[in-house]
Amino acid sequence: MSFKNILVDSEESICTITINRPKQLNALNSATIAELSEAFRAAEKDAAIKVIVLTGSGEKAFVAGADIKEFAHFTTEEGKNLSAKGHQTLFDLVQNLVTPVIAAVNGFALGGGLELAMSCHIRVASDNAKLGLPEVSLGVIPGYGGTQRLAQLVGKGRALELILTAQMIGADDAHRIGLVNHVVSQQELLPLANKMASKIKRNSPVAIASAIRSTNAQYETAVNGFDKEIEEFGKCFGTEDFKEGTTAFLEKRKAKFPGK
Ligand code: DAK
Repeated sequence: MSFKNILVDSEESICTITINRPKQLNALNSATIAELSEAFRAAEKDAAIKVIVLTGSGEKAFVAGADIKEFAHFTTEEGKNLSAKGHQTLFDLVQNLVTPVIAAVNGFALGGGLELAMSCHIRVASDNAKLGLPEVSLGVIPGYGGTQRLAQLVGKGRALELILTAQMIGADDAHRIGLVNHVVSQQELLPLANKMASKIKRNSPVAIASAIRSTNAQYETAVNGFDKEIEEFGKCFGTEDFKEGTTAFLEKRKAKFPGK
């Protein structure tokens, strides 16, 4: 696979996807969204990949938003259609991947950029990161899941404050309200994401997939998250990973999960 706007590098079961438009602060144009979608799908299909790390190129930005040049002239219909398509192609896709995705937020994460980070399963940030949903300052609202995922992560009151003021917050405030899990220096950011990925990759891929589906279920309408958890929990007992995990514990050895 060759890409123009992203870099993909896999090492020791960890796939790092880097959005690579540093001159535009990694703004998401439709070509980049399409490439990201393809790279995420390919990584999920690859059984050798256990964790994905997503970051931005350069020292300034994770992603400074959707590419304003591209959406400035959209009509109502185009906006609606592209929002629905974007949800499917990238943002819901990432949220529902069964390979865990860690967003390493290394600078500005604004608008569509923060929405992308929020679609990931875990977020860590560098201390220069600035996060926000400035859409209402451009006369639109967050269109890639931001009104839903921000409220889920930080609560409705804080989400509405951020959305309605269009204000950016720094990494420490983002940490305080639970928008990112950890804050470190820029040099320490990818090592931290990789360390977390290494811990995750030791665990059962089947149980991890189940845990993601189960946790996500709370946020799906028409699905009771507790029922989903019961169903997914039961399914674990029929897997080879469960057999291996429990056997290894009883035999006092490290588990070697077959991923089935
Ligand atoms: N789009 C396009 N170009 C961008 C960009 C963006 N979002 N953000 C930055 N750039 C470009 C700048 O235009 C500049 O390009 P040149 O002038 O050098 O050619 C270059 O990146 C460097 O930016 P600055 O010179 O502005 O850098 P500063 O350090 O001075 O400022 C900044 C950094 C992040 C504060 C500033 O660049 C900025 O305010 N950027 C815009 C932030 C923003 O408002 N982002 C958009 C949020 S709204 C949709 C669904 C969702 C969305 C849209 C449509 N549909 C379904 C249709 C989502 C919308 C959003 O994301």
